[in-house]
Amino acid sequence: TLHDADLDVYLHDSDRIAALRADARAGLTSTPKWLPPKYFYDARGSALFEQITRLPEYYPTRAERSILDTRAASIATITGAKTLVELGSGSSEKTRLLLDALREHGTLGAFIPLDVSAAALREAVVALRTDYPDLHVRGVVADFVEHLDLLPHAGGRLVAFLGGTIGNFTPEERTPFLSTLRAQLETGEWFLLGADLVKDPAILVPAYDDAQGVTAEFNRNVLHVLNDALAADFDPSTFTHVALWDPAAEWIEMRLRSTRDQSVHLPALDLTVHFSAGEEMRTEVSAKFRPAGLREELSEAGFSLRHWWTDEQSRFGVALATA
Ligand code: AVJ
Repeated sequence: TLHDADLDVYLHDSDRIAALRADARAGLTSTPKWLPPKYFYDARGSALFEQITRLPEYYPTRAERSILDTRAASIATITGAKTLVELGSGSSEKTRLLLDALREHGTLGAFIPLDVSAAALREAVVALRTDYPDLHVRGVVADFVEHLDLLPHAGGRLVAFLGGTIGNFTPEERTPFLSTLRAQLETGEWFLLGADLVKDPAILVPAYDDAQGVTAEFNRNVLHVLNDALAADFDPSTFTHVALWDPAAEWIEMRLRSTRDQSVHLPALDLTVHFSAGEEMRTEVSAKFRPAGLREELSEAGFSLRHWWTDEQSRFGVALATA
Protein backbone atom coordinates (compact mmCIF):
# COMPACT_ATOMS: atom_id res chain seq x y z
CA THR A 1 0.00 0.00 0.00
CA LEU A 2 1.42 3.29 -1.11
CA HIS A 3 0.80 5.86 1.57
CA ASP A 4 0.23 9.43 0.61
CA ALA A 5 -0.58 12.27 3.01
CA ASP A 6 -4.26 12.13 2.14
CA LEU A 7 -4.97 8.81 0.52
CA ASP A 8 -4.59 5.06 0.79
CA VAL A 9 -3.98 3.75 -2.69
CA TYR A 10 -5.10 0.21 -3.50
CA LEU A 11 -5.56 0.92 -7.17
CA HIS A 12 -2.35 2.08 -8.81
CA ASP A 13 -1.92 3.75 -12.19
CA SER A 14 -0.32 0.54 -13.43
CA ASP A 15 -3.41 -1.53 -12.39
CA ARG A 16 -5.72 0.99 -13.94
CA ILE A 17 -3.84 0.91 -17.23
CA ALA A 18 -3.70 -2.90 -17.24
CA ALA A 19 -7.46 -3.06 -16.69
CA LEU A 20 -8.10 -0.45 -19.37
CA ARG A 21 -5.96 -2.38 -21.85
CA ALA A 22 -7.77 -5.65 -21.12
CA ASP A 23 -11.22 -4.05 -21.21
CA ALA A 24 -10.51 -2.06 -24.38
CA ARG A 25 -9.25 -5.17 -26.16
CA ALA A 26 -12.22 -7.26 -25.03
CA GLY A 27 -14.80 -4.59 -25.83
CA LEU A 28 -13.42 -3.39 -29.14
CA THR A 29 -13.00 -6.92 -30.52
CA SER A 30 -16.55 -7.96 -29.55
CA THR A 31 -19.66 -7.81 -31.72
CA PRO A 32 -21.31 -5.46 -30.94
CA LYS A 33 -18.45 -3.38 -29.55
CA TRP A 34 -18.64 -2.01 -26.01
CA LEU A 35 -16.58 -0.08 -23.46
CA PRO A 36 -17.11 -0.02 -19.67
CA PRO A 37 -18.48 3.27 -18.24
CA LYS A 38 -15.85 3.52 -15.51
CA TYR A 39 -13.37 4.97 -18.01
CA PHE A 40 -15.39 8.16 -18.54
CA TYR A 41 -13.97 9.64 -15.37
CA ASP A 42 -10.57 11.15 -16.03
CA ALA A 43 -10.20 14.78 -14.91
CA ARG A 44 -12.08 16.06 -17.98
CA GLY A 45 -14.79 13.39 -17.70
CA SER A 46 -15.30 14.06 -13.98
CA ALA A 47 -15.67 17.78 -14.72
CA LEU A 48 -18.18 17.01 -17.49
CA PHE A 49 -20.12 14.76 -15.12
CA GLU A 50 -20.25 17.56 -12.53
CA GLN A 51 -21.67 19.75 -15.30
CA ILE A 52 -24.27 17.07 -16.13
CA THR A 53 -25.49 17.08 -12.53
CA ARG A 54 -26.46 20.74 -12.96
CA LEU A 55 -28.30 20.35 -16.30
CA PRO A 56 -32.03 21.10 -16.32
CA GLU A 57 -32.79 17.67 -17.87
CA TYR A 58 -30.66 15.66 -15.45
CA TYR A 59 -33.00 15.25 -12.49
CA PRO A 60 -31.31 12.39 -10.49
CA THR A 61 -28.81 14.52 -8.58
CA ARG A 62 -31.41 17.08 -7.49
CA ALA A 63 -33.99 14.40 -6.67
CA GLU A 64 -31.53 12.46 -4.52
CA ARG A 65 -30.33 15.62 -2.83
CA SER A 66 -33.91 16.53 -1.89
CA ILE A 67 -34.36 13.09 -0.31
CA LEU A 68 -31.11 13.35 1.65
CA ASP A 69 -32.01 16.89 2.67
CA THR A 70 -35.26 15.68 4.17
CA ARG A 71 -34.01 12.38 5.60
CA ALA A 72 -30.41 12.94 6.69
CA ALA A 73 -31.38 13.55 10.33
CA SER A 74 -33.44 10.33 10.40
CA ILE A 75 -30.60 8.41 8.79
CA ALA A 76 -28.26 9.66 11.52
CA THR A 77 -30.70 8.74 14.31
CA ILE A 78 -31.58 5.33 12.89
CA THR A 79 -28.04 4.23 12.10
CA GLY A 80 -26.03 6.03 14.78
CA ALA A 81 -23.12 5.44 12.43
CA LYS A 82 -19.56 5.83 13.72
CA THR A 83 -17.95 5.51 10.30
CA LEU A 84 -19.39 6.62 7.00
CA VAL A 85 -17.93 4.84 3.98
CA GLU A 86 -18.88 6.16 0.56
CA LEU A 87 -18.41 4.02 -2.54
CA GLY A 88 -17.68 5.99 -5.73
CA SER A 89 -17.63 9.24 -3.81
CA GLY A 90 -16.51 11.60 -6.60
CA SER A 91 -16.76 15.12 -5.22
CA SER A 92 -18.57 13.91 -2.02
CA GLU A 93 -20.82 16.94 -2.41
CA LYS A 94 -24.21 15.42 -1.45
CA THR A 95 -22.50 13.41 1.25
CA ARG A 96 -22.04 16.59 3.23
CA LEU A 97 -25.75 16.41 4.05
CA LEU A 98 -25.08 13.07 5.74
CA LEU A 99 -21.88 14.24 7.39
CA ASP A 100 -23.64 17.28 8.84
CA ALA A 101 -26.50 15.18 10.21
CA LEU A 102 -24.20 12.51 11.65
CA ARG A 103 -21.97 15.14 13.21
CA GLU A 104 -25.02 16.76 14.74
CA HIS A 105 -26.08 13.38 16.09
CA GLY A 106 -22.66 13.08 17.70
CA THR A 107 -21.72 9.51 16.76
CA LEU A 108 -19.57 10.04 13.67
CA GLY A 109 -15.81 9.69 14.01
CA ALA A 110 -14.59 8.90 10.51
CA PHE A 111 -15.41 9.37 6.86
CA ILE A 112 -13.88 7.06 4.27
CA PRO A 113 -14.59 8.14 0.69
CA LEU A 114 -13.58 5.50 -1.87
CA ASP A 115 -13.14 6.28 -5.55
CA VAL A 116 -11.14 5.18 -8.59
CA SER A 117 -10.04 8.72 -9.28
CA ALA A 118 -7.12 9.79 -7.08
CA ALA A 119 -7.34 13.36 -8.35
CA ALA A 120 -11.03 13.77 -7.46
CA LEU A 121 -10.46 12.10 -4.08
CA ARG A 122 -7.47 14.20 -3.13
CA GLU A 123 -9.43 17.35 -3.81
CA ALA A 124 -12.45 16.09 -1.85
CA VAL A 125 -10.32 14.98 1.12
CA VAL A 126 -8.51 18.29 1.38
CA ALA A 127 -11.81 20.21 1.33
CA LEU A 128 -13.46 17.85 3.84
CA ARG A 129 -10.56 18.04 6.28
CA THR A 130 -10.85 21.81 6.24
CA ASP A 131 -14.61 21.84 6.72
CA TYR A 132 -14.78 18.94 9.23
CA PRO A 133 -11.63 19.43 11.32
CA ASP A 134 -12.76 16.98 14.04
CA LEU A 135 -13.52 14.20 11.59
CA HIS A 136 -10.98 11.54 10.66
CA VAL A 137 -11.07 11.61 6.83
CA ARG A 138 -9.19 9.00 4.85
CA GLY A 139 -9.57 8.70 1.09
CA VAL A 140 -9.22 5.24 -0.42
CA VAL A 141 -8.27 4.96 -4.09
CA ALA A 142 -9.90 1.68 -5.07
CA ASP A 143 -12.32 0.00 -7.45
CA PHE A 144 -15.51 -0.78 -5.54
CA VAL A 145 -16.01 -3.97 -7.53
CA GLU A 146 -12.54 -5.39 -6.94
CA HIS A 147 -11.55 -3.97 -3.57
CA LEU A 148 -14.68 -4.30 -1.42
CA ASP A 149 -12.74 -6.68 0.82
CA LEU A 150 -10.40 -3.82 1.73
CA LEU A 151 -13.07 -1.73 3.45
CA PRO A 152 -11.71 -0.74 6.84
CA HIS A 153 -13.23 -2.89 9.59
CA ALA A 154 -14.21 -0.02 11.79
CA GLY A 155 -17.49 -1.24 13.34
CA GLY A 156 -20.66 0.81 13.31
CA ARG A 157 -20.32 1.46 9.61
CA LEU A 158 -22.79 3.03 7.23
CA VAL A 159 -21.85 2.31 3.61
CA ALA A 160 -23.36 4.78 1.17
CA PHE A 161 -23.62 4.07 -2.55
CA LEU A 162 -25.34 7.10 -3.98
CA GLY A 163 -26.15 8.84 -7.23
CA GLY A 164 -27.71 5.84 -8.94
CA THR A 165 -24.28 4.43 -9.77
CA ILE A 166 -25.67 0.95 -9.03
CA GLY A 167 -27.43 1.41 -12.39
CA ASN A 168 -24.11 0.98 -14.18
CA PHE A 169 -24.17 -2.71 -13.29
CA THR A 170 -26.08 -5.25 -15.32
CA PRO A 171 -28.29 -7.53 -13.17
CA GLU A 172 -25.59 -10.23 -13.48
CA GLU A 173 -23.05 -7.83 -12.00
CA ARG A 174 -25.37 -6.42 -9.34
CA THR A 175 -26.05 -9.70 -7.58
CA PRO A 176 -22.41 -10.54 -6.74
CA PHE A 177 -21.71 -6.90 -5.90
CA LEU A 178 -24.52 -6.76 -3.33
CA SER A 179 -23.66 -10.18 -1.85
CA THR A 180 -19.97 -9.30 -1.57
CA LEU A 181 -20.80 -6.03 0.12
CA ARG A 182 -23.16 -7.80 2.53
CA ALA A 183 -20.45 -10.35 3.36
CA GLN A 184 -18.06 -7.52 4.29
CA LEU A 185 -20.49 -6.06 6.82
CA GLU A 186 -21.26 -7.21 10.32
CA THR A 187 -24.88 -7.86 11.20
CA GLY A 188 -26.45 -4.56 12.16
CA GLU A 189 -24.22 -2.37 10.02
CA TRP A 190 -25.98 -0.23 7.41
CA PHE A 191 -26.22 0.25 3.66
CA LEU A 192 -27.66 3.41 2.10
CA LEU A 193 -28.41 2.99 -1.59
CA GLY A 194 -29.56 5.64 -4.08
CA ALA A 195 -31.34 4.30 -7.15
CA ASP A 196 -33.00 5.97 -10.11
CA LEU A 197 -36.54 4.74 -10.78
CA VAL A 198 -38.38 3.52 -13.88
CA LYS A 199 -40.39 6.37 -15.35
CA ASP A 200 -41.70 7.86 -18.59
CA PRO A 201 -39.02 7.66 -21.33
CA ALA A 202 -39.95 11.26 -22.20
CA ILE A 203 -38.25 12.22 -18.92
CA LEU A 204 -35.54 9.57 -18.96
CA VAL A 205 -34.16 10.03 -22.45
CA PRO A 206 -33.56 13.81 -22.31
CA ALA A 207 -31.73 13.29 -19.00
CA TYR A 208 -29.16 11.34 -21.06
CA ASP A 209 -29.39 13.47 -24.20
CA ASP A 210 -29.42 17.08 -23.05
CA ALA A 211 -30.01 20.05 -25.34
CA GLN A 212 -26.57 21.56 -24.63
CA GLY A 213 -24.76 18.38 -25.64
CA VAL A 214 -22.83 18.01 -22.38
CA THR A 215 -23.76 14.32 -22.11
CA ALA A 216 -22.66 13.80 -25.72
CA GLU A 217 -19.27 15.28 -24.87
CA PHE A 218 -19.10 13.16 -21.70
CA ASN A 219 -19.86 10.07 -23.78
CA ARG A 220 -17.18 10.89 -26.38
CA ASN A 221 -14.71 11.53 -23.54
CA VAL A 222 -14.09 7.80 -23.28
CA LEU A 223 -12.46 8.06 -26.73
CA HIS A 224 -10.16 10.84 -25.46
CA VAL A 225 -9.28 8.58 -22.53
CA LEU A 226 -8.32 5.75 -24.92
CA ASN A 227 -6.32 8.16 -27.06
CA ASP A 228 -4.40 9.42 -24.02
CA ALA A 229 -3.85 6.08 -22.33
CA LEU A 230 -3.29 3.82 -25.33
CA ALA A 231 -1.99 6.26 -27.94
CA ALA A 232 -5.11 5.44 -29.97
CA ASP A 233 -6.18 7.66 -32.86
CA PHE A 234 -9.95 7.90 -32.34
CA ASP A 235 -11.34 11.06 -33.93
CA PRO A 236 -14.13 11.81 -31.43
CA SER A 237 -15.80 14.18 -33.89
CA THR A 238 -16.64 11.18 -36.10
CA PHE A 239 -18.79 9.60 -33.37
CA THR A 240 -22.27 10.81 -32.45
CA HIS A 241 -23.99 10.37 -29.12
CA VAL A 242 -26.93 7.96 -28.84
CA ALA A 243 -29.14 7.56 -25.74
CA LEU A 244 -32.01 5.09 -25.87
CA TRP A 245 -34.43 3.50 -23.43
CA ASP A 246 -34.52 -0.30 -23.49
CA PRO A 247 -38.00 -1.13 -22.16
CA ALA A 248 -37.27 -4.84 -21.67
CA ALA A 249 -34.06 -4.38 -19.67
CA GLU A 250 -35.40 -1.16 -18.12
CA TRP A 251 -32.17 0.69 -18.65
CA ILE A 252 -30.88 3.67 -20.56
CA GLU A 253 -28.17 2.68 -22.94
CA MET A 254 -25.59 5.14 -24.20
CA ARG A 255 -23.77 4.40 -27.41
CA LEU A 256 -21.33 6.06 -29.76
CA ARG A 257 -22.22 5.78 -33.46
CA SER A 258 -19.49 5.99 -36.06
CA THR A 259 -20.54 8.47 -38.74
CA ARG A 260 -18.26 6.83 -41.31
CA ASP A 261 -16.35 3.76 -42.30
CA GLN A 262 -13.06 4.02 -40.48
CA SER A 263 -10.14 2.19 -38.93
CA VAL A 264 -8.82 3.14 -35.53
CA HIS A 265 -5.33 2.20 -34.41
CA LEU A 266 -4.42 1.29 -30.85
CA PRO A 267 -0.64 0.81 -31.07
CA ALA A 268 -0.35 0.10 -27.34
CA LEU A 269 -2.57 -2.95 -27.92
CA ASP A 270 -1.12 -3.76 -31.32
CA LEU A 271 -4.72 -3.59 -32.50
CA THR A 272 -6.58 -2.00 -35.42
CA VAL A 273 -10.35 -1.80 -35.13
CA HIS A 274 -12.75 -1.25 -37.98
CA PHE A 275 -16.02 0.70 -37.61
CA SER A 276 -18.56 0.73 -40.41
CA ALA A 277 -20.69 3.80 -41.07
CA GLY A 278 -23.60 3.77 -38.61
CA GLU A 279 -22.03 1.13 -36.35
CA GLU A 280 -22.86 1.65 -32.68
CA MET A 281 -20.69 0.83 -29.66
CA ARG A 282 -22.26 0.57 -26.18
CA THR A 283 -20.55 2.80 -23.63
CA GLU A 284 -22.92 2.69 -20.65
CA VAL A 285 -26.04 1.14 -19.24
CA SER A 286 -27.90 3.08 -16.57
CA ALA A 287 -30.48 0.74 -15.11
CA LYS A 288 -33.66 2.12 -13.56
CA PHE A 289 -35.39 0.35 -10.68
CA ARG A 290 -38.79 -0.54 -9.30
CA PRO A 291 -39.14 -0.47 -5.50
CA ALA A 292 -40.30 -4.10 -5.29
CA GLY A 293 -37.43 -5.33 -7.46
CA LEU A 294 -34.84 -3.49 -5.43
CA ARG A 295 -36.24 -4.79 -2.14
CA GLU A 296 -36.07 -8.31 -3.55
CA GLU A 297 -32.47 -7.92 -4.73
CA LEU A 298 -31.40 -6.48 -1.38
CA SER A 299 -33.09 -9.28 0.48
CA GLU A 300 -31.55 -11.96 -1.75
CA ALA A 301 -28.15 -10.46 -0.95
CA GLY A 302 -28.88 -10.75 2.79
CA PHE A 303 -29.90 -7.18 3.55
CA SER A 304 -33.18 -6.18 5.22
CA LEU A 305 -34.76 -3.06 3.88
CA ARG A 306 -35.68 -0.82 6.82
CA HIS A 307 -36.62 2.43 5.06
CA TRP A 308 -37.50 3.49 1.54
CA TRP A 309 -37.76 7.15 0.63
CA THR A 310 -38.48 8.90 -2.65
CA ASP A 311 -38.56 12.52 -3.74
CA GLU A 312 -41.94 14.23 -4.16
CA GLN A 313 -42.22 13.21 -7.81
CA SER A 314 -41.10 9.60 -7.16
CA ARG A 315 -38.27 9.97 -9.62
CA PHE A 316 -35.51 8.65 -7.40
CA GLY A 317 -35.36 6.31 -4.39
CA VAL A 318 -33.09 5.95 -1.38
CA ALA A 319 -33.07 2.63 0.45
CA LEU A 320 -31.74 2.19 3.98
CA ALA A 321 -31.02 -1.46 4.66
CA THR A 322 -29.28 -3.33 7.43
CA ALA A 323 -26.89 -6.23 7.12
C1 AVJ B 1 -22.95 8.41 -12.35
C2 AVJ B 1 -23.66 6.35 -13.28
C3 AVJ B 1 -25.14 7.58 -11.91
O1 AVJ B 1 -26.04 6.73 -14.94
O2 AVJ B 1 -26.95 8.66 -14.54
C4 AVJ B 1 -24.88 10.60 -16.42
C5 AVJ B 1 -23.68 8.61 -15.25
N1 AVJ B 1 -24.20 8.97 -17.67
N2 AVJ B 1 -25.20 10.86 -17.70
C6 AVJ B 1 -25.98 7.91 -14.58
C7 AVJ B 1 -24.25 9.38 -16.41
C8 AVJ B 1 -24.79 9.89 -18.45
C9 AVJ B 1 -24.64 8.47 -14.11
N3 AVJ B 1 -24.09 7.69 -12.94
